[in-house]
Amino acid sequence: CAFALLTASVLSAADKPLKVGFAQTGAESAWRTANSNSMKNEAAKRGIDFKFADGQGKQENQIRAIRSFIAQRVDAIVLAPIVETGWDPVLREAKRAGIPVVLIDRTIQTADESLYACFIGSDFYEEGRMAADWLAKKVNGTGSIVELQGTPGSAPANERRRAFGDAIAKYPGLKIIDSQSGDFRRAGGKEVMEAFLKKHGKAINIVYAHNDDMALGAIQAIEQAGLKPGQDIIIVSIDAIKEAIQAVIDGKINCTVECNPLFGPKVFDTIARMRAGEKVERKSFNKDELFDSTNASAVIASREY
Ligand code: GZL
Repeated sequence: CAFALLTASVLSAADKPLKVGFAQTGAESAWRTANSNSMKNEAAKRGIDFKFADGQGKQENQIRAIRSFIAQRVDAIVLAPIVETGWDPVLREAKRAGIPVVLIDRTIQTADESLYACFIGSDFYEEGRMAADWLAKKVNGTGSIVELQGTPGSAPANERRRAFGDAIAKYPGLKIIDSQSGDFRRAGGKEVMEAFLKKHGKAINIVYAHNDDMALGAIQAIEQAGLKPGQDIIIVSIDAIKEAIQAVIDGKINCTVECNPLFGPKVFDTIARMRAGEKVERKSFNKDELFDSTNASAVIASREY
């Protein structure tokens, strides 16, 4: 009878669906929605018991979700950390529970690299550098820039700001005259751009937006001020959501650097490899390309987000 019980328990363990908890930042942008959908759709396709927690833009909600996943004894935890710091205590709890954590999208700062298994996402520094290099050529290294920053303390905001600043340092004629966070939100981009236009008026030649949602919000403010986005004010942005690529075609955004959110398949492949005992890459970067008037029309139909 003991043998039958043992067999039953082994069989049930083998055919129980994989249980994965995902602590998402929130729903602040079209990029985020596409990222969440990629994870949800892929989990459904693979028959994974997927527990999705929307952090609603607050780190404490993500931490609470991770604690709940630990209590539910999930097989793996996926985290898109809204900010870079403050994760060690809860990641130590996951480690003590023997549950691997996969970081996606954004990185964290920690002294203990053993607190997460791997990172899958984009190279934000490279994205900021690509945007700056494209801009410098477009404006011959001269112009006054206003910067719409992403969520304060987040890896993309920190890295895109640092990279852009490093790249334009080569051009003494390119200056950031103002910089403020719009929190990656469309409304935030509009409000901050309205304030910049009031403060600086026609002194503004260029907008550098850390994501397309803020760039699209800024376009509303620029048009309401009677100016032509993409002509009176050059706009460079990051994400390459479909709406932004259409804005490139319409001549309202001059360039958007891709930050691909559709990495659900890669995340679940990585978890499967880890569970099969394979050694996975510590950091795996998605491929990102740049879209401007030379290639936007050719790609718009095939864009998935
Ligand atoms: C980038 C991601 C950023 C996007 C924004 O990987 O973290 O957060 O650029 C999103 O659109 O809100």
